[in-house]
Amino acid sequence: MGNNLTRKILKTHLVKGEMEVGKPISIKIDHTLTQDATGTMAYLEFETLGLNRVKAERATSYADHNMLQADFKNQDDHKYLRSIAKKYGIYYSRPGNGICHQVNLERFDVPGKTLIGSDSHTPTGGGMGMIAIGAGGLDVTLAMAGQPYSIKMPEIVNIHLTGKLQPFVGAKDVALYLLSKYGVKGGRGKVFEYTGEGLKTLNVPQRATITNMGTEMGLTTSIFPSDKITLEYLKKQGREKDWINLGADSEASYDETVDVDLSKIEPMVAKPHSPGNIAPISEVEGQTVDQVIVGSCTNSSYSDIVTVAKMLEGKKVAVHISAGLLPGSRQILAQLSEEGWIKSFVKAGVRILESACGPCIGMGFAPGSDEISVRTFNRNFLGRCGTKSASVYLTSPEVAAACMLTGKLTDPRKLGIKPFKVKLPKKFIIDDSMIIPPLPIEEAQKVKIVKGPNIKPLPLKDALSDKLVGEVLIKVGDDITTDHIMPAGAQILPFRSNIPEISKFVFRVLDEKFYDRAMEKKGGFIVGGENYGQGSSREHAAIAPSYLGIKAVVVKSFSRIHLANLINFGIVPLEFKNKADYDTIDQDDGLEIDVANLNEQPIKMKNLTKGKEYELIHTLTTNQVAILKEGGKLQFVKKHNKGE
Ligand code: MIC
Ligand code: SF4
Repeated sequence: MGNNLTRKILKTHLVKGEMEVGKPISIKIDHTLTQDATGTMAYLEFETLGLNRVKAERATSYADHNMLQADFKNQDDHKYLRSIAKKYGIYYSRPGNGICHQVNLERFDVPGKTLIGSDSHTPTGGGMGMIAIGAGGLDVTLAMAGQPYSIKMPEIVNIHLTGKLQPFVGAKDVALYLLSKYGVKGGRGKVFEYTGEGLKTLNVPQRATITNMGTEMGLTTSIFPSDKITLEYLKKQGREKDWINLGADSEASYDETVDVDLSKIEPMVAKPHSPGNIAPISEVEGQTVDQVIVGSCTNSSYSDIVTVAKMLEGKKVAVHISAGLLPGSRQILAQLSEEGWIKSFVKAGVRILESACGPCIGMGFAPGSDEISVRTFNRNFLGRCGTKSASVYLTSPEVAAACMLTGKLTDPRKLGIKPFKVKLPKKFIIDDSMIIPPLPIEEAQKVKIVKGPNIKPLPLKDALSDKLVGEVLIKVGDDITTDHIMPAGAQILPFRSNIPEISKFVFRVLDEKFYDRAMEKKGGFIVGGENYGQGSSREHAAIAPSYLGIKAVVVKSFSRIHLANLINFGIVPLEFKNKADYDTIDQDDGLEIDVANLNEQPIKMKNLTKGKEYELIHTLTTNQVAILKEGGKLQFVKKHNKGE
């Protein structure tokens, strides 16, 4: 039996561990990526390591999330990131150059390499045939410092593609189709590796749309092979030198195989308020919409946008809607301008926004009260768009274009538009002048780091005590996202480099009193259901609760990145051995957890209010237990000079 592609890349990067499903492995990381909303914290952590340069083969830093300059804060953060990049040998992509994942795909991703990024959609790079994984900022910091990255060896699922997408069905619909099968938890502990005849019908940006949204299923990552189509794309980017021919061996073995016939996939939507809430377009057709936006790291490639432009050509957007376009990168924007497509959007009545995350992370263009918004994005969690009473539907660019025209949720196949094919340009406009390359080391060492007044040092926890005592500060249900725990948006994002301030917003969407209660009770516990912490990689969802005195989170199960972040910042992550125990605990109950011997399971927990005893379990390795004992990973690394 031959090797599959995932195993091949993991094997050549393996530093420690056995490649047996579920066992911890450490891999060498070639490339790293950070963005501004998670990057400031990651670099504050990097500064404490005392290194004079990054050790990763390539590190890139993007300014793409915190773009609203309502006052000095975001601009100060960007200046800080720019000075850090100069000092430590990092590529810095300036604001306006585009969304990190799109730019990385165009200019930096290399088949066969490993990448970790402090953004959960880093798997976008899987569209280029690399192992690209989302991680917490501190883990990316340590990878920049040359340390390996640890994951549990995933199950590798062969997504075997046949057929060809019907006209007006997009790559996004493939992702939505898979979400309809797996939901937001079904991908945990897995990698989706795409194979089959259908591959040759999907270009690199389409593949990247699919790998990008694998994150929403909880996948560790997703990957496509590096084939002739990859070579074509790299040629268009003037990067054919980066290409290697790389795929699964014939007869490769997989832990599971799933057949997907592309020609059977229908246009779909993710209904409010979860990317896992999938329905075929026929179920929601006719619903009036107020806003339609095309963009985000999922669907803002050249072909996505030209598809929309062609569908709008010679027509106007419905008079009652507000329509917006965010090209994924400056390269795409330049290409669209050059070819006249921007004019088509302007003529149709679409608002052109800058190449950035923007409304995807609640940075402007929030819907009005109770409004319905259709977006080509990847997340529609409650309140994420900036308006709690709004309902967001996630769709393909094809469906979004149809909605722009009719003002209603519409099946694009019913518009009577003649099917067409969008070809990528022969060569993209290549202009890297908005990417500042690393300085030579002698010059770099002279650079002074610039820190504005909103950039505050990272607070760290003390060593773990043997008994954790306190009250349940909040009890939450299943699939709680990091957007619930640590919301984003235009008001909150500017505090990403100021933990005391951002902590005031913890759980704000669910419970406005959480912060006051946590302060009054001097910390305590969080109790939750399945898949706690799904979604974004933001480590602020662990750092801020840690700052508020959260000692342990007790849930039915965790999502991967958030679990790692909790450990990194000294919060003990525990699971109910008997899931039904969840029902017998309430907010305000007093708990006592004995963590003196964390390596020995089960862990005992007492409910002092109800007089009950529970058994808890965990998935911590002995190393992770040692990290928790020190109060967190940064403390551990400094003491032992290693992360693993
Ligand atoms: C997101 O899409 O939720 C974000 C904003 O890109 C996050 C990172 C962040 O919170 O800064 C992610 O996906 O990890
Ligand atoms: Fe930016 Fe949205 Fe992509 Fe996150 S999901 S990186 S906020 S575009």
